[in-house]
Amino acid sequence: MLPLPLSILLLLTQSQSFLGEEMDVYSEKTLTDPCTLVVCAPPADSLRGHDGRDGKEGPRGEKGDPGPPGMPGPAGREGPSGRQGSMGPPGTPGPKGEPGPEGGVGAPGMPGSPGPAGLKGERGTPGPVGAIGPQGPSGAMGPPGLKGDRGDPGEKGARGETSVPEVDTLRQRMRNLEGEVQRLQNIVTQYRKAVLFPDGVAAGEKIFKMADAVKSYLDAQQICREAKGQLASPRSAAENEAVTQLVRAKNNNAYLSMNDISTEGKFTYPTGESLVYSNWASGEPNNNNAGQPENCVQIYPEGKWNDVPCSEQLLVICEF
Ligand code: GN1
Ligand code: CA
Ligand code: CA
Repeated sequence: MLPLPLSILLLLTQSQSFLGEEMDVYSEKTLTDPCTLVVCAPPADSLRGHDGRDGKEGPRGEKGDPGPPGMPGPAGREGPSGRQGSMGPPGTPGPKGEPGPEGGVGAPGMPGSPGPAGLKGERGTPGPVGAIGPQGPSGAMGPPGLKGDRGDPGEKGARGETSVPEVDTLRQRMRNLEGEVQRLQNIVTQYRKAVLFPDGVAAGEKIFKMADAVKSYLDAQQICREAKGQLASPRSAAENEAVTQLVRAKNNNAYLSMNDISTEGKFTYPTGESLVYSNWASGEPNNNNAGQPENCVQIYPEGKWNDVPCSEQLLVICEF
């Protein structure tokens, strides 16, 4: 709004016609309501009055509707650190790691425990007789031995035997040895069965085995020697029968160990010992083969003996 002096000046100078027209209109209207916003139309032929003062400020309007939400403001400054939270749940296991480096050589192990006691050795030969020395002092009494077996009842009225510690100790040692003997017998039985299979026969403590070869006497001797045995040397009917079993099974003749190479007509074992047993076929030994000497011995499948040239190719049976 213009200040009052300017408003007056404006009204007076700018538009005489405009104001005149307006005033005319207003004057017509002011017959019933002569005052309006700007000026009261003066009655015709009257002097223009002063403009009125501005009215008082109107009453405060009603509170407007809330405006639309404003744009988010800029981010505030970082607040202080919060308290440490509680521990979370365990995480999932990680991937398997790479194999570690190869370890170095470990420290040497502890020495092993001693092995079981060995078998008792053979009794040594008696030493030379020494001079009788002076009698030594009596030794301290040993600990009491195990309680002995109950003794046999004594005769009526006789006094029973008392237990002697040394005897009890010997009894216990004997029981131990009996057990050991039994164990060794079982082992021998086991080995015997294995050795005799196949082509083996036992006679007493002697074992005959067929070498499954056909050789001259010297070659046959060599085979048995290399096996730590010797050619079959039956020294009894039982041993001869054992050898016969093997020969019969092959249905061929076999060498025996004896010969009369050293002295014609005098058969001996290879050691030179004279025969302790023989089973010559009828008419043998005759040292008769087309002019060749017959200085070796063969055994037929029926068990009889015959002297033959040592060049004959015969079965080889060794004895152990
Ligand atoms: C004869 O029969 P035969 O072949 O088994 C001979 C033996 C000789 C042998 C020589 C009864 O035995 O004395 O050593 O030939 N038997 C008889 O090969 O004369
Ligand atoms: Ca001869
Ligand atoms: Ca002969």
